[in-house]
Amino acid sequence: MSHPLFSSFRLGALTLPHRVVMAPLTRNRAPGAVPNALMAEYYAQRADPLTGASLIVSEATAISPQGQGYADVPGLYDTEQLDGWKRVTQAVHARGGRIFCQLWHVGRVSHQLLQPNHQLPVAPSAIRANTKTYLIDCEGQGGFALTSEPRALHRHEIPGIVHDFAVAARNAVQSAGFDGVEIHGANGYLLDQFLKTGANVRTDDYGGSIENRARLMLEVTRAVADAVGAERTGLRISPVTPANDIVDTDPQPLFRHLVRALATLPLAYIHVIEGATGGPREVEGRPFDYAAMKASYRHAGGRGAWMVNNGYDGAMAAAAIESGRADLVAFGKAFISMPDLTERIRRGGPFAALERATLYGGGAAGYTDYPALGD
Ligand code: 8OZ
Repeated sequence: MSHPLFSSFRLGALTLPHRVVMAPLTRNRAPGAVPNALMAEYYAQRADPLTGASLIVSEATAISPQGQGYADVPGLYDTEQLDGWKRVTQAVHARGGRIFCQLWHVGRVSHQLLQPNHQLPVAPSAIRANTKTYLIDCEGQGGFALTSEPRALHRHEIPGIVHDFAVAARNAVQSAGFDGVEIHGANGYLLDQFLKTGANVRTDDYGGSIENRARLMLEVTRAVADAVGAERTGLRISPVTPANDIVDTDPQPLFRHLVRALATLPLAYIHVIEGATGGPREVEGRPFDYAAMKASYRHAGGRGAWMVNNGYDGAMAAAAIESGRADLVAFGKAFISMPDLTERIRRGGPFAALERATLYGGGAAGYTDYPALGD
């Protein structure tokens, strides 16, 4: 296939047959935080690279009980969870697919009811996010609830967070069989909270200057790369998303510093959410030059793949690959309603609509019952 979107790509030790990646998607179908057979079926449906994703990035997965912020999202910190994920990765590999695990600590985007011993969620600073999390009551009814007021992490607790990311990465690859990991540095969760002025008013060496605010994300990335290999490590960032009430007063120099520092590591990829996560590609009052950020990374010697995301269709994705603006394009919602998205892009359609009511929580309906062409 000569079409640029369908050309192969070398990603670390993997050879991807094309450029269509499945983005991480929270679906809240892991009761008890344990991945199950239904999840294995869902990922397997999207795993054959001939029709589906060349690489799947798993839904965000908590690295520790403290990193949990939503009901029925999976974890990666006990053996039952690792065994559950092993069944998922085996199902994906049986279809010839590849899957990275997205490593997640929600920070302040949590609720006391989801925290160990109902403690306060942790954050860089004690500033509540004006956002909602998702809880499920004792009758199994899901609903959104305001996040709890967080407490600021003590300086001495920070090495433990870095350690938790590294342990989770090692467990993901060595025990659960993932092909690699993606660090969740986006969407207003813990690492993004440390980066940005709206959530971080610390006065120690993790707050204040750009260097200090980027410190935790860089330490986590180095620790994870040490644990599983930089070629198995990706990082997801979202420079201007307003998701989960996050904001930075001056993101362009912040992200220039970040990507220059990342360039010293031979990472698998940098995954960039352009604009508002799951929403408009331009955010009012928050201009951002993505090409300049990418150029800073390349000029500093960064060789990782450049993965882009947010609102792409087949034509936009092909243009991004053809122009060299991106190496890989991640599709989120389109992969929910179309397990064979790649085949449909190749054929020019038909495209299936998404059912919003079944996005979060529930069972097979709106999860594993979207048909592929010819089903
Ligand atoms: C939607 C609902 C809950 C969590 C993200 C992990 O935005 C999420 C998420 C998305 O990165």
